[in-house]
Amino acid sequence: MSTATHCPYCSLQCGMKLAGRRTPEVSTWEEFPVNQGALCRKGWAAAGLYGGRERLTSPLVRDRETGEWSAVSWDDALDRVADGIRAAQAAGGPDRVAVFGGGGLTNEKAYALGKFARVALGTSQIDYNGRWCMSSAASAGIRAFGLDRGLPFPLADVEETDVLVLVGSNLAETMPPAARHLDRLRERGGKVVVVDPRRTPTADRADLHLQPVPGTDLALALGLLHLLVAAGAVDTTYVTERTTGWEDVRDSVASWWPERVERVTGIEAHELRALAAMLTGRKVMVLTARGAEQHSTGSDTVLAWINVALALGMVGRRGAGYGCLTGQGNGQGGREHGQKADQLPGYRRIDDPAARAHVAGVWGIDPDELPGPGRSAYELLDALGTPDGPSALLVLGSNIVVSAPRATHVTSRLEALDLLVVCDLVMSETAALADVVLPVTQWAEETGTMTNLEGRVVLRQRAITAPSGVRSDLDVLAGLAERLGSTASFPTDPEEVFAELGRASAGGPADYSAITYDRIRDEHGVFWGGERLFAESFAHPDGRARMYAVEHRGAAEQPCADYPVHLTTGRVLAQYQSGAQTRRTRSLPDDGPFVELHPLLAGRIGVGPGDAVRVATRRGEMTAPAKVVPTIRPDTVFVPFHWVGANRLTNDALDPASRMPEFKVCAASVSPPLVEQRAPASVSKPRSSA
Ligand SMILES: Nc1nc2c(c(=O)[nH]1)N[C@H]1C(S)=C(S)[C@@H](COP(=O)(O)OP(=O)(O)OC[C@H]3O[C@@H](n4cnc5c(=O)[nH]c(N)nc54)[C@H](O)[C@@H]3O)O[C@H]1N2
Ligand SMILES: Nc1nc2c(c(=O)[nH]1)N[C@H]1C(S)=C(S)[C@@H](COP(=O)(O)OP(=O)(O)OC[C@H]3O[C@@H](n4cnc5c(=O)[nH]c(N)nc54)[C@H](O)[C@@H]3O)O[C@H]1N2
Ligand code: SF4
Ligand SMILES: [Mo]
Repeated sequence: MSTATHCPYCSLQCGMKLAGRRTPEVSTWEEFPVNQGALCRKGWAAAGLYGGRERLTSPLVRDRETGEWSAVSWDDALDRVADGIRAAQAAGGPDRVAVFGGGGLTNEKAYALGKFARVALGTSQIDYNGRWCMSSAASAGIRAFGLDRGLPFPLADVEETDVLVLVGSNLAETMPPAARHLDRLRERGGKVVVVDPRRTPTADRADLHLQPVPGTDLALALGLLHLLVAAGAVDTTYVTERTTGWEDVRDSVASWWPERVERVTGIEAHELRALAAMLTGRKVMVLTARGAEQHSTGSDTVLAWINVALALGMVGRRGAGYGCLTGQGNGQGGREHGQKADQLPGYRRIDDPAARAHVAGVWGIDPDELPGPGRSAYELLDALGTPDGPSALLVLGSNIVVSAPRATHVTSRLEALDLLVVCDLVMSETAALADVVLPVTQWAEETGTMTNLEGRVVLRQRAITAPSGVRSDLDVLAGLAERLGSTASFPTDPEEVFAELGRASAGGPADYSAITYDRIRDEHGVFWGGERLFAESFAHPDGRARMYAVEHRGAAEQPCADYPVHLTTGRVLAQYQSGAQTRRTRSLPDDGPFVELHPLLAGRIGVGPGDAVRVATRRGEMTAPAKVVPTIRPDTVFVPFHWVGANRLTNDALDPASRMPEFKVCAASVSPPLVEQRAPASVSKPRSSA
């Protein structure tokens, strides 16, 4: 017998079937519309992490003196955590305890975690790794449309456009089954444009590939709109009837003539003209992803691309408009139900009195007991162990040591805590620093809902039996809440939690109250807010979209004599995020990190393919084998972040609106390893297919 469920990894949440409760086998689920049976290799390999040797099956506590781990009972472990929480709060108040969540958690867990923080802990100090993911697009979407839903239409609508513009997305490697929409679009005569400093497998599918200097997408959008205005391509009726702010935007792009854009972005004037000509008079869809968004200017960059889509009259039109390709499995739902520092369930604002009253009512507490907004993810980590910051931290669903920007500094903050508790399936790099590690169920070992990149709520059904000794995050939160004397209820049955989430979200921007497990099963997922948004109006009170005049600022760190190249970071197909899961999956290749650089740059510093290269920034350094390719800009190097290293280099400059760190660009130097580093030839060569 097999059970229909969904992949443990990315935001496509591909449908799959699982057979064998103890030795799970993945097979296709053709009827699920999003992937129609297609899976990438991570999905096929998903069962590989199930019962492997590295799976944690007992709570562990670490002796700080000796560093040794010992297995303890669940009761002992939870008592110890509750004692630590009480001690921290007795010393400095509720905010001394912080919570860090993840966009891979189910809606039920994300909701329970937000409630646990605000009610059982009474802390304002909660945020999550989604802050590092789509927060710039979320903040731009809320400002422009009054609502943030990654794609406001089904993914398959991509095939109905005339020109698809992908800004900073490498979906052929980050959501491979989605790439078939690009192929089908082109088969029917549509065009694909890819904006990426590297010629990726996605760019290989493009009719036009623009290769900008990292961190300059905003200037590119301004220059494009300048040309569209000049060509008379702006839909003035739409702009007048459906938007506000157009005059300011039009004036702000007046000085962005192509030659100026070329100086900033490195995109030649004729290429920009070719793009503008391609968009004129056609149905256009613009999609952004992390390449454009993970910048200290990320939210303004997204606003600038939204302006392009609005000026052309595309948003709300079928097969056209703007969308953000979300990232983590529950990247969308994870940001709707209260893991975020400023948020209550249903995408409500924690500083809105009406929202507080509604949610407090569902939780059975006085609205005044609810804390206010807390610190954003990086600011929270940066404050750990400081006189004003939290002294205890609970982590669910993130491997911070690998994935946080300026990771050496963040690791030192984690080490400064009095209590670090990590709930995970494996001994991740972050769990390894913890005082208490709680082993939890994963993925199809339990039931829960996920909201995919289209806003489609899907049901990840339990299909396999969890190893003995592990508990669900929901059980952990309930056990802790009880020990902390919380009077609020923390149900552990996911369907019951989902029903409560529905009530808490009712009437909010992301209202799940009409969605049930049965409906999800019957309908192959249910879109919150409807399948397609914005056809008639936007979510602002006046129904109009807002256009904002945004300015190019450039990356926080520019190349200089000491750090002359741009460093950017991202993903490879066979690894997922911090690699905590995929590096432990034997059927996936784990070739280690590499430094991708152009032959001209490699030649200049005297390294050949596979040779060790040292990359250094103002924050740290790493050494990895060179992957010499002609497909990257000669002034830019790329390092994947799935292994410890890349984030020792990255910049913690934050976007002022979204608090997104600048993962996608900083200034770096590249060289052969320093002499003393050459001796231990511990670096392995990347496989040619990496
Ligand atoms: N295989 C795999 N798939 C994944 C994940 C994974 O870890 N592995 N993670 C999932 C998650 S959480 C996310 S958020 C998504 C991310 O999905 P993507 O956004 O597609 O992935 P990235 O590789 O981070 O970045 C995309 C591209 O941005 C380019 N880029 C770098 N700097 C710039 C710039 O300044 N401007 C522009 N225009 N492009 C730039 C990079 O060269 C890269 O090719 O993937 C999801 N899917
Ligand atoms: N340099 C650089 N850094 C980046 C990025 C980049 O492009 N460049 N991208 C950023 C982005 S977009 C993201 S999304 C982050 C992601 O980075 P992380 O936040 O580190 O995400 P994961 O590696 O998915 O970590 C999830 C952890 O939770 C565990 N886990 C899985 N399921 C469960 C569960 O149900 N419960 C619990 N308790 N644990 C579970 C996994 O084993 C794993 O250890 O990285 C960010 N960091
Ligand atoms: S594309 Fe994403 S959801 Fe689909 S199989 Fe691959 S990792 Fe899983
Ligand atoms: Mo992400």
